Formats: sequence, structure tokens, C-alpha cells
Amino acid sequence: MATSSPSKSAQPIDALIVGAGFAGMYMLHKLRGLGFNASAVEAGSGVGGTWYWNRYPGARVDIQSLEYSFGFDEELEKDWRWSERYAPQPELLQYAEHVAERFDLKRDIRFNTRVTAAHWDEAAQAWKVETDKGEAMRCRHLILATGCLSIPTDVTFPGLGTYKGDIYRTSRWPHEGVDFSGKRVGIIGTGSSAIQSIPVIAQQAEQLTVFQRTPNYSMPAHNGPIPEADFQAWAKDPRAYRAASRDTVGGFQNEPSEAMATATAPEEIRAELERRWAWGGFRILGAFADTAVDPEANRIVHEFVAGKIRQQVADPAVAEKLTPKDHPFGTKRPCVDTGYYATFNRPNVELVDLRAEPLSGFTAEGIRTSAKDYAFDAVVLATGFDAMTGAIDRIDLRGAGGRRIKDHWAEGPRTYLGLMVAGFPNLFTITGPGSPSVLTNMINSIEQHVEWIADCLVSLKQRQQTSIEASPEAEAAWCRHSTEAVTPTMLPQANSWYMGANVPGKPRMFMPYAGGLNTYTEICRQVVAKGYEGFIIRQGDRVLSESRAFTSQPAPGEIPENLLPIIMGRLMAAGLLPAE
Ligand code: N01
Repeated sequence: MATSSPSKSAQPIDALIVGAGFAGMYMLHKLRGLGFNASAVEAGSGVGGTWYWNRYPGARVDIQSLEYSFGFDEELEKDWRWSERYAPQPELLQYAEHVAERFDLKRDIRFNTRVTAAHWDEAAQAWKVETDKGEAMRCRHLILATGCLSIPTDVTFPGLGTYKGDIYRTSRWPHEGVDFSGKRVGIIGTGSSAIQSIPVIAQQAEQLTVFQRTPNYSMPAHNGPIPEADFQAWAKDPRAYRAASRDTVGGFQNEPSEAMATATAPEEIRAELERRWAWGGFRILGAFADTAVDPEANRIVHEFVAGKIRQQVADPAVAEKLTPKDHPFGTKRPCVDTGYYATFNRPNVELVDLRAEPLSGFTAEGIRTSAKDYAFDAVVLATGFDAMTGAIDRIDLRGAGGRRIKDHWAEGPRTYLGLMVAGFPNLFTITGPGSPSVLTNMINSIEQHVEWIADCLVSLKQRQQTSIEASPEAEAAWCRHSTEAVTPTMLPQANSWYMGANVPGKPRMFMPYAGGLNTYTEICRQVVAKGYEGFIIRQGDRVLSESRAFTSQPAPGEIPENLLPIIMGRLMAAGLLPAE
């Protein structure tokens, strides 16, 4: 860490925000409005985060735009009209730019700058921050708005450097776009990024070859203009609409049903799933209350989706390859597509099953599998992200006593409420690991976090308190509660990025909080109402308030009788309940 800088002797600013995506933008706006001296640092040359970087063809949001947009400002809300149910990336980026302009955010954002190190200075009660531009800054509070899916995995392939064609990553797409006309294109991966881009690339390229290792579940978006009735339902009271979205498990309206698939007649199941499939997107996830827990209920939904894949794909052998088999429905993040399965009916599209013919590497001409060589003019890597911890891990982040975050998280990311980390005073994460984040509508989760952090900073300031940090006890209790929330479900059964399973050597731990945004919000509220329960608050080296326990857990809801044995069995097997 540099020891000299022009700003070294200056007073630390109140808050430095890392990242100028939706989280960083709102945090900056909120803190400035409350009179704090805040600024942001952003690696990209513009605002928008995810929507700045992911410019691949077909990129669009998979939560309805009426819900996936800021609700903190009524005028902003009224002035903006989305063109489609699921806005495309260029429109989302335009929205981010509009927000930045409207609230004059850019004057306090340093672009093209990446934070490389941040060390807590106990004596000064401030963070010393360094950037890749050699700047040194000091701030009282460091707020990481670094995104959950912002750092691509380091995936590489033997011979990649010898390949003579073009290589593109979906998450680092050229700003000027790519013209695949007349080109032979290969794409590796079949996650959300690939599933959105494949139909669009297939329309342009001469030939598209899709290299699939694991098939995913994908539901149709049925995208188009927002139906007038939906818009009116929103427009008659956007406040109430937002509140209803926030008061859900996923942060978006999904018609959650309490019906059990295992206790419903087959024809009723079919009708309900058909209705939700026709509505599109994630609506099918709310069809039955037992799908995420009971393997039999899950199998019922799986069979329905497998049937839909067979209906859409003309060649039964290709349909079979596209049908997921290694993970239960919903345990990896499902995708929402526009014409994905039907794309495999095109004569210029080929599917290569990497389980049957493993990928050996690249040649000068293209890709080699155990079965043959494929020649390409361009290859697209849609190979995913070092999710949730990737961006934080890449900062040399050291808390009290010089403890590194990497060491603190050696067995997986441990946080209190996904907001703070024990031993890292005045460090906040927006939608960090341990919070509902990626299991929800991110904008609603972001707004909840930003507002919680802003309230916390106001409270500290009013009481002239200089630091706040999670107690180790509360952090441990939160981790245990998070484990209790996910263990009854089948979510940990998949090798998903939620589990860190897509990054070799990454500890396996279910990283987001699976208890639901509504429950989580209530817990955060209770924690504050109890005087920041679970936090240690100081003035200099004097401890002013110390509450080490975390007791704000929700009372367990009533568990449907037929799920009780499964849930209890899983909790016991995980050692979370005493075995009888
Ligand atoms: O990444 P992924 P993504 N050889 O990790 C394959 C969000 N998102 O960028 O499953 C061969 O899902 C890998 O195969 P496997 C959303 O939350 C949202 O697509 O590991 N294949 C997989 O198929 C999403 O979940 C939207 O066997 C390799 C693919 O690459 C998250 O971002 C749009 C490989 C990676 O899929 C990530 O999605 C886009 C290898 N060595 C993304 N390594 C919206 O709609 C990896 N793969 C808003």
C-alpha cells in the first residue's frame, strides 16, 4: 500500500462507494441527499454495472421491467416508460444513464478506475483505499457495490492462445457490437447469457455450433409490449405495487400458491402449469409450494418442462440432450428465453453434447472435442462468473489487525445479514453474500440495502459514533440461520454458481440467503429496532454499544404436514436438529 499521496493529509470523506451500477448509483444519490460527503469509483467508463458490461446480442432483463426499475423516486418512476415487458440491455443502459443525469451523479464518480486495495486504519478510524491509477483515498465508510456477477471466471482451455479466430466473452462484449454475418461461430456454455444470445446469433451467423456441458431449464419470456392491463395495474398505484413486490420471497410478483403438487390431481397440475407457462418467465416457479423441497413434486414440474422442450424441438435426440438431468428443477438459476429451444430446429444450428464428446481444447482453426475438430471464424465464451465473492476477493481487503478478507472467507463467505463482516469495521456490502440478492429481483434488494446502510450511517453520525462492525457471534448465528433456511430445500443439491461450484477450488457454500426478501427485510428491521443487535459500535477505541447476539430470527412458519418428514430429515442430516 502506497504511503504517500496528495490527499493523505486531507480528512477522509464520509463514504467511498465501489461500483456505479444500480447499487452504487442509488447509494451515492441517497448519501449525498442526506448531506454525506460521498463519492464512487467505477472500473467501467460509464454507469450501469451489469448492463454496461453485458452487451451480448439478446441480453435483456428476466424480471418484468415494471418491477425491475427504481422505486425510490416517484417522479423518476412516472417519467420513464419501458418499451417491452422485459427491457433489452440497450434500454436498461439508457435508463442507468438517465438516472445518472437526472440526479447529477457523474460529478462524483471516478470512471475507468478500479479499487485494488483497502486497509482499515484503526488509529484514524478510516479506510485507506488504493486504485489501479495509483491514487490513494481515505474514507470513513467503504461500501462495496461491486455486483454479484461482475467478474468472469478465469476459465481457460488448452491451446486457446493458438486459436487464430476471434474470441468474445458475453460479459465483456465489444461496445461497437459484432457482426457475425457469413461467419462460422462456436459458443461454449448454456447458462442464461448463452440462452439469450444463441437465438440472436443463429439468425445472423452462417453456422452456429453450441457446446453444451449441462443443459438448463428455460422458460419462455413471451416478450413484447407491456399489456395495457398490466401497465394500468401498476400505474394506478405504483407505491402499492412496489410494496407488494418487496413483500414477497423473490422481490417480484409471482402468484405464489400454497397448493402441493403431490396433493393435486394431474389434470389440475397440468392446467396450472400450462397457465403459468403461457404467462411466461418465472411465474411457473410459484405454481406449487412443495416443488423446491419435495423430490416428487419437483419431478412433476420437471416432466412438464421436459415435455415442453420435446414440443419445441423437432429432433427427439436433440430434445433429449437439451433436457436437464443432473439437477432438480429450480436448483440452478432457471433461464428465461426468446426462441431458445426452437433455434435448434434451424438448419444452421448444431448442438454438441460435451458429456458425450468432451472438449479437449482449441486448435488454430477452432475447437477440438474427443470426437472431432470444429472450425470457426469466431468463438463466444458464455462461461459464467466468479459469483458473489469474485469482485470482493480481487481487492486486497484487510480489516482490523490486518486480517485479510480472503482468510476470513477461506471456508466460504461469512457475513452478518450479508451487510457487514466481523472484524471489518465500517465496511458494507450491497447485496453481498449472505443476503437474498441473486435469488431475488436485484433492484428491490438493492433499494432495501441502500436504505438500511443510509439509515445506519445517519444513526452513527447523530450519535457521534465512529465505527460499527458485526460481532463474531452474530455473524456465526447469521451463517447458521442461513444454513437452516436453505437446508430444507433442494438448492444445495446442484453444482451451481450459488454454491461456488463453477470455480475450481472455491469453497462450497450456498452463498445467497434463501429465507426470502420479505422475511429478510423484517429481520433487518428488527435488528435496528433492537438498537443494532449483533453489532459493536465504537467511538474511537471506546466501545459505546455492544450487542453480540442475533435473536431477530423469524418464528418458524407452519410447515405443511407432508413436507415435515423431508424438512426434518434434511435438518437432522445437516446436524441442525438433534437426531431422534
Ligand atoms: O453463466 P452460467 P451465465 N467447458 O454460469 C459452461 C445472470 N444472468 O453468464 O453448467 C464447457 O449460468 C457452464 O457449464 P456447466 C443469471 O443469474 C442473468 O450464463 O458448468 N462449458 C454453463 O453452461 C445467471 O444465472 C441474465 O456444466 C463450460 C455456462 O458455461 C448468471 O448471470 C442474463 C466451461 C455458464 O453458465 C450467470 O449466467 C445472463 C468449460 N470449461 C446472466 N465452463 C438475465 O436474464 C463453464 N461452462 C437478467
